[in-house]
Amino acid sequence: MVKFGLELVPQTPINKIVELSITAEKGGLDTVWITDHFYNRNTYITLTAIALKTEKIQLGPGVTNPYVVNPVWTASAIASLDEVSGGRAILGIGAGDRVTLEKLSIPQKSPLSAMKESVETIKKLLAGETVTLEGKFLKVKDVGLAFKPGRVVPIYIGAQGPKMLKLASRIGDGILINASNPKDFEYAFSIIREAAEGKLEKLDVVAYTCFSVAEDREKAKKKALPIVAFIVAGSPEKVLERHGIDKDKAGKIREALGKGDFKTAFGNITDDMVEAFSIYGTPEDCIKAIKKLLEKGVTHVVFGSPLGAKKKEALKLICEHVVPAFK
Ligand code: F42
Repeated sequence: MVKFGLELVPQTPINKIVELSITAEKGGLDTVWITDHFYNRNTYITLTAIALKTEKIQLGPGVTNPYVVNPVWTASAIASLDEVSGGRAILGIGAGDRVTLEKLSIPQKSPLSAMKESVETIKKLLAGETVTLEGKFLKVKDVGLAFKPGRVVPIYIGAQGPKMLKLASRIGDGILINASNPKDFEYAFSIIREAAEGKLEKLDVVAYTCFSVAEDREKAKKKALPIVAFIVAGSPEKVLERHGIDKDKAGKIREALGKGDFKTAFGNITDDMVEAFSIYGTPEDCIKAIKKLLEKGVTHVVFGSPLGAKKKEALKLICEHVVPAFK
């Protein structure tokens, strides 16, 4: 059966995030993912607060990265979260948001090696092994955890590019794909099907969507615009081409966002862009859009920012109308 999750950004105060997570758990959602950027509230502190107030929902960073946070540190953190949550931790890890890394003067060098070496090391540490590695990215000597982790938690890899999708299919338990449109999943599955080599049915393929639901379709759409603007600005040319979006128009939006001119940036968002990069509308519109993703092979849908005009009300619509349509 399809799984459903919630993405929360800890720009929101932790007590509100905990409240939303409790509502998500009561509403039958399976997972909650906390984004990781150094300028927001700390991901693991937020996750611990959620763990202490919930009982069933699985939870984890969505996603952390090995450039800012050493993978050995991540192994200890996720094992601790697993302990405090009674075995509910899931680890989302990706190569990191390039713009954020640039602010810290951290080059995103060899992301494929960084991800491979990090995931393999984390798995070994969680299995109680001692690791020595002279890798391209990670160099560790006789490193092990001084406590016994409960288990090797499921590892989900953030991936959009062809090589990262291939790697994630081979070494991940799941793949978090930052996309909302069936065309992107058709593309992703053309790679995943071949790369997963017999383990496709075990792989949890997650649509990490830009989602906006409201009783009023236009209100939902309006709320999605700022997020769509950032997605357009950050999308590689190939992705823009896939959706028939003019790269000069995308360039204008990128330039305006770079200058902090949000009026121009949001004003240049076209209907095509909103359709390409978000799921929005009434609960019925959203149910139809989710069905199209499931037809492509998606096994897990994460409701991501903005959720809707008002987060609490949007989550209510998700739990009472959207999710029940699939259970
Ligand atoms: N990033 C964050 O920092 N914080 C978050 O909270 C966050 C959430 C999130 C949720 C879902 C999701 O899918 C992604 C999320 N991200 C978040 C972004 C994530 O951290 C990664 O940036 C993203 O998933 C990686 O995207 P990607 O698959 O496009 O990979 C990049 C690195 C890429 O360029 N991939 C290329 C590809 O084809 O897949 C490969 C690049 C390549 O070949 N590199 C060479 C190599 O050896 O690695 C050499 C490059 C060199 O010059 O070193």
